[in-house]
Amino acid sequence: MGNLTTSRLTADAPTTHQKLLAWVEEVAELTQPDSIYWVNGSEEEYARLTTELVEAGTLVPLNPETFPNSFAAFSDPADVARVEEQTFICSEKEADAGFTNNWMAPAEMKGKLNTLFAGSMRGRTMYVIPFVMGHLDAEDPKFGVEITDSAYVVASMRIMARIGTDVLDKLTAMNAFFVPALHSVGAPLEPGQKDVAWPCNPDKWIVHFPEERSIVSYGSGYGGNALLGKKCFSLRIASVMARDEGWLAEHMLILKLTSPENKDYHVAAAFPSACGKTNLALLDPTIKGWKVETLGDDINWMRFGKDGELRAVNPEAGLFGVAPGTGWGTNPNAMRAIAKGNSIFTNVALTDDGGVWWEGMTDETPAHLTDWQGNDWTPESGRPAAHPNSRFCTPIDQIDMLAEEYFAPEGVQVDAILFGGRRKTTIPLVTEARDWTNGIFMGSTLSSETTAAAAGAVGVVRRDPMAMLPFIGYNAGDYLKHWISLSAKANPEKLPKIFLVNWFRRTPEGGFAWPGFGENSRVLKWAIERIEGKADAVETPIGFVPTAGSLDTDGLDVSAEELDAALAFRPEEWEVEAASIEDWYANFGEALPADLRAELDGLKSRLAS
Ligand code: O2Y
Ligand code: MN
Repeated sequence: MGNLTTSRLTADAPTTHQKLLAWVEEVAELTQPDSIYWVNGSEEEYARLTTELVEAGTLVPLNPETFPNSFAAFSDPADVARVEEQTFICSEKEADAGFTNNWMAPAEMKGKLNTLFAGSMRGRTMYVIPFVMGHLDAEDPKFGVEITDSAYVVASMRIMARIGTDVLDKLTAMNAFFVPALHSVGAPLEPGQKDVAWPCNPDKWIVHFPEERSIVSYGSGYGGNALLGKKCFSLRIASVMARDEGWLAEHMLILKLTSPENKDYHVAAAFPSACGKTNLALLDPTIKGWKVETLGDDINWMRFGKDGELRAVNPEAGLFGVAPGTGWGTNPNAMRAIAKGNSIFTNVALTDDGGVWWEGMTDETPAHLTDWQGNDWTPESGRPAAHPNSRFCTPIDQIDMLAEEYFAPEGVQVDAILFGGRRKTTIPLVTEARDWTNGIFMGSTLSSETTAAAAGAVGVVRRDPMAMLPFIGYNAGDYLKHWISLSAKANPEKLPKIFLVNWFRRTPEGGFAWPGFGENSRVLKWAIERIEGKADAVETPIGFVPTAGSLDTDGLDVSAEELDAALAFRPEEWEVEAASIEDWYANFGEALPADLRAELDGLKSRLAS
């Protein structure tokens, strides 16, 4: 290892946690970094790292007047999204990974990774980032340690998770278990070799070992591939922990809704990637007297409280939102949070006055920009200025409408769960499930047209159970069984009601049937009124949909035809849908829970009668 010996490492390390020290030494011996740095999470450290990143050309400082303490990064054009085809769940048995995951035997994968990581940090600093997902003073804090050779990852992790000295001290004092999360961009530097702005490797591997609860990521410096506390830990590994410990790790926003009567409700909502979770989480209601506050926009850890109520916590500390489509018109709350600064933008366009821009940010398009690949750009260029999956990474506590309960380790009681897809047809604006199992059936068949958040084709319908398809860390059939089994832990009076929603249905003319954004508060209101037994619904074979008059449409600029197109249950569409669900369920084989097979049979017989 470069200029550092393992004994010096042990002497200098700010911890006595033996397993951590042994792992750090083992990784350093394998990857051969020039130096090792223990991340303390301080502001000075952040300032130093970002200065170094600016000097290296990785970050561009933004205009401090408009975007204080903020930076833009531009990735390698081949490193712009999660790489699902290179994401693996390496359980001992292939069946435990299931059909939704790529699998390789752990020993074989470790052999491959050992070869890739040998010397992979040469010429670089190896950063050790102690982090905790969720609250440090949670009853059972979930620790992780990411080792990375990317300072951009360190800076981004500082926004997205609780990191640094406090975490390491508690981890050490408790001699606690931690998830080892090893990351390398896979671009060692030979002596004298000049670095590039965005080092990465065409060979990318995002690997999870669920039994060991460990993560290894190689070759990418981008988002969820590299910030290992996010999708890798808080969803894939946490879903396995949750299965074993009786809780749920979900791809959901959490919001607090206050009625005109000043009663608080909490809603958890699962939407596939890039379907507007951040917009819903930060929604400004259009209906009088209702207020929304946010607790989270992407990940939700839920467990039952002592009274059998389901409680939700957002384990993250930041937003890693899709930039395009986030604008002063569509999401002013996100824009205000971003405008406070302290943010890192990736793959957005630059304005001539040192700001950032992306499609949908402002009504007026700037006359000139530098696009995300560094080229001059004008509205006539005929291509997007920002990458469709460009991101803003912003501390969550910069959101003005952040609910104070975000800071409570015990979380909030969930009253309603929404499963939402992006479908042009078939799925009504909102449907209430008949009961918990029927709600899980809805979640298990959730479907959406694909977007740019993941590499691959855009616009293809894919089933996405609970919006967790890329994130379930074990067999998807067992995951659905786990959801079903959890109702046994609940107080039936306190079990959340489940709703299926679709903001994206089209009219026969092809336009959106529902305006979405702030108007979605009307759907939230209907859901709450159903919980309170105050709103009417029609029972259909697929569940309860609003009667014409039960959805608050006061002041809503939507025609009767559009409303009908949004709400209609159309049996002929559901004949096709049921057949498609049958095909989807065939993938699960023996692992499909019998309760869900019974739900599908029930749906088919209701459609037939
Ligand atoms: O992780 C990425 O790099 C892009 S995808 C993403 C980022 C933040 C939140 N959610 C997602 C997602 O794909 O669901
Ligand atoms: Mn997400």
